[in-house]
Amino acid sequence: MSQPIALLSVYDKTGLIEFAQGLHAAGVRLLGSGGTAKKIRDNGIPIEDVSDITKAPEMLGGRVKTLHPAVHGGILARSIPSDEQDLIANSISPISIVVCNLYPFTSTIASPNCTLASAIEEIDIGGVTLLRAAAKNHSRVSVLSDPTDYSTFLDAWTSGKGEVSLGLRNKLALKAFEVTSAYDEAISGYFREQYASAELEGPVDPIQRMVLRYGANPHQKPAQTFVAEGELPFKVLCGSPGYINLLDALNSYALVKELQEALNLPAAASFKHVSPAGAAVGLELDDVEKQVYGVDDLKEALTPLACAYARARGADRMSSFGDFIGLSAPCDLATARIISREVSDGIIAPGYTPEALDVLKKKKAGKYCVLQMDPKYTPPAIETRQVYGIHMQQKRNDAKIGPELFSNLVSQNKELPSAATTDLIVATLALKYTQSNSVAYALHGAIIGLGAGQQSRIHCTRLAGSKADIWWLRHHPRVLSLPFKKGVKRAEKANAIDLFVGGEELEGGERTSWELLFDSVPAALSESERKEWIGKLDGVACSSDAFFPFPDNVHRARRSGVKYLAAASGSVMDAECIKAADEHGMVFAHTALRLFHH
Ligand code: 93A
Repeated sequence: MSQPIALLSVYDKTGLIEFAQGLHAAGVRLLGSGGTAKKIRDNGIPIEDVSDITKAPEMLGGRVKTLHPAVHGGILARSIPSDEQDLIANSISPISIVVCNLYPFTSTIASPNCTLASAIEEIDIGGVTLLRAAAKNHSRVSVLSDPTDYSTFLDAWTSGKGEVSLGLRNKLALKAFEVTSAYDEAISGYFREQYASAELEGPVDPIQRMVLRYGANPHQKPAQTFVAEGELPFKVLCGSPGYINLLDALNSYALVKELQEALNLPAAASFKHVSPAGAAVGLELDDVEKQVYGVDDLKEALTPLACAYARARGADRMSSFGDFIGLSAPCDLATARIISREVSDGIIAPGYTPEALDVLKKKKAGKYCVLQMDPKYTPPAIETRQVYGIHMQQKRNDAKIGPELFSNLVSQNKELPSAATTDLIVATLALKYTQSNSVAYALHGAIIGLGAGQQSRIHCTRLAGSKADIWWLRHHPRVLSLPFKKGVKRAEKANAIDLFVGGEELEGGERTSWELLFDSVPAALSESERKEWIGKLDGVACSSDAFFPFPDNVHRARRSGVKYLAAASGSVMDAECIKAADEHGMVFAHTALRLFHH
């Protein structure tokens, strides 16, 4: 058997001499690139220069050192007759061990004095090629990309008499590819920072990346959005999206797209802090609903899409203040008119009629964020994020939410009308895109109360229930006829109504400014008025993003008119929860589908 060859080319020369000494003692022939060979030779260990086998000098100031068929042929040749013949025909010796670590790109760019030119000079080409070639051919070649592996490898090599296990070679190959992948990511990240200039903010053409004003907070700069391949699936038609805008936009678009697919009706969502404040499909509004949602005075006839947004926006007007809107269908003029009167941060939709776009572009002194989503876009099956420097991957939550999800009715009452199924679909789909834990109440194709991001389920159920109560109290005849003074603004009215139905006693300046909004000061709703009115709320659907751990959730839901319940099974208290549902004559569907979202 011919003498095994190791090629050494390292920037970080930690442990190099001991390792080279060990390899030499084990009978390995050493080859090295310029500085590496010199250091080893200076320590009295025999080593040849790479240029001796390539018969080509290092050139271009070191840019070309090991990039040569004599090197890569020697690394990439398999133990098969045709490759062995190729090596003989070209007088190339097979290389068994590659020892390489790369130019320090990351620490170079971290230095405050780093220029673009000096960063580029630190992009290692030959070393990456050595690592990739050796890792590719790990069925024969061992690749050492990390000095901490030298001694383990040397022990294995000596005890195996020049052979190491495939298991060790596999691990070393994986490590080498992780090194090159992190290295390339650092380079592409740096180039993105350098070349995605601020003037590129909000271009209309589809592009691969976009600079964002800042991240979650103003001090989190730089910030950007990008796709690894192809183009971003949305265009910016107006304004300049921020980081949280995009989180809202992409989650809300996914939600409305799935709502439309599930129910064949246009859908809208009103997002705040990456959870829906409201979401709805375009069921027609009756006159009371028009008044409650503040669209009774709209000149344009309400289209189904406008109905969807009126419901989504109107459910929890406090939470929707400054929302990011998602629409499943092209935005029409009626929808744009509703939006134009509300305080909102931006919108994403698959298109805009020219009149609608004109209206939206005038919002926020021309800075309203208008995104156009490519409706044909399909997200990749695997999603990746990074937290505290650590990457995590998972299969995207592609669970389909349709009527069949609610077919396992575990309560005595098994009458689930189709309108209730629609509401369960709306509630459940909303939870799929709500920060967990979450519970949602829905009626007439719209969320009417949603509890998001609570650590305890009962808190979600209570929060959603209290929101549904407030929503319902806004329908009270005394609220509909509140004697507002002329000229009181829409937002002021919404706040005043919220305070009125919220039931807290106002004092001092807050009370005075509230009273000033009315021609005559209305008496507060009494406890019995509230109780009586809330008792009239019925037929509400309620969904939970995971099982109910205790029956208190079921009892609380009932107090806000819930008749139809959906939750995953799996709690030790399942039987107790079903018993509670039966006590109230509710219809309870076990879904077998957990929908946590973070
Ligand atoms: O400039 S390079 O990309 N061109 C090459 O052909 C090449 N081959 C190895 N840099 C190259 N290397 C790198 O040189 C290695 O990755 C290692 O970091 C460094 C070792 O250089 P020296 O042996 O001269 O100290």
